Amino acid sequence: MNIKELGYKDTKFVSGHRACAGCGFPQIVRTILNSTDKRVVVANATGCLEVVSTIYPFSSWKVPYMHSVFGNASSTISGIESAYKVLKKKNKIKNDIKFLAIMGDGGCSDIGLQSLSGALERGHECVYVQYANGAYQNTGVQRSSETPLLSNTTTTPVGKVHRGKEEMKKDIVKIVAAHNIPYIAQASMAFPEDLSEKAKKAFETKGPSFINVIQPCVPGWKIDTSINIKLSRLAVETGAWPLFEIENGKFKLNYVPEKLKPVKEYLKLQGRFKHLNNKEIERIQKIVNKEWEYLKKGDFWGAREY
Ligand SMILES: Cc1ncc(C[n+]2csc(CCOP(=O)(O)OP(=O)(O)O)c2C)c(N)n1
Ligand code: SF4
Ligand SMILES: [Mg+2]
Repeated sequence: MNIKELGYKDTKFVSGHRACAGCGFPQIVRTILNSTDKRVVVANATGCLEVVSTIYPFSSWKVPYMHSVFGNASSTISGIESAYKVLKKKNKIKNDIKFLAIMGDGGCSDIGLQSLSGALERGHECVYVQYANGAYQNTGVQRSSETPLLSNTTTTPVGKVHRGKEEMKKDIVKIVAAHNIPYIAQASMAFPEDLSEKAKKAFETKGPSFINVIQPCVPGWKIDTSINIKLSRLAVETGAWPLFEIENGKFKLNYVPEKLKPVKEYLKLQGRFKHLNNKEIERIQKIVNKEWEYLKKGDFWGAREY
């Protein structure tokens, strides 16, 4: 679907929610939901998206929606999908229905990981989406396993001794890929047609699919409200967030510029990295370069620089 079609389509996630000005996820949710003409049922883990979009008695969701607890959006959606399969078999449901679990990085890669892993292994025909804003934003920017190296968060504060989060980001996509599911993608809202194409493929996949979408967060990343898309683009152009797909085990990079931009261009716009010195920026650059070297060769499983 091209950007004009996406823009004009009736949206299934409407305005009136209380996301911060400049938050990245409203467009992500709209794009994903608009990428299929089929009916969609959504399970959403506790987190910012759920909190801002379902303030009783209002809702931004124009599709059947279930708020799961923090850790079990994947079990919730897989249970709904199982019930649907039974009802379909008994001819009690005629429509073709799609199933989406959408979770923050805490609800997906941390507390939701076993629920996701179990659902992936059981092979339910559901789409699982992580909107990756790199911390527990809803509760006040606590670090998650998906928080990037050296980020300043409220639980990894920068001071005389510590320089932000000292651990590497968990590689959730590799963990998901180890479940050998038929479709996996990494995407960014700065490339809406690419995200939409990936969502469409995911909804049509016979079996589980997973999409990891980068999502800038205004207070968490300490950024200006106007630069969500700019950052979503710079993340890709610097190689910090490569766009790729893994279809039936086959890896493909979707965006390969002649030359990556320096990662500093991406970091310097974010207050969470403002304490970094040249040596630390160089360390992050080396990690990005090494990973990119492998990905460019098509070697998804290749080693990384630690
Ligand atoms: C079992 C449990 N522990 C803690 C919480 C409090 N809590 C609610 S949302 C949240 C963080 C969510 O982080 P993430 O999944 O990354 O979503 P985000 O808020 O960043 O969108 C936490 C810790 C909870 N609701 N349930
Ligand atoms: S705190 Fe971050 S993730 Fe939550 S609504 Fe605001 S910008 Fe979005
Ligand atoms: Mg988060």
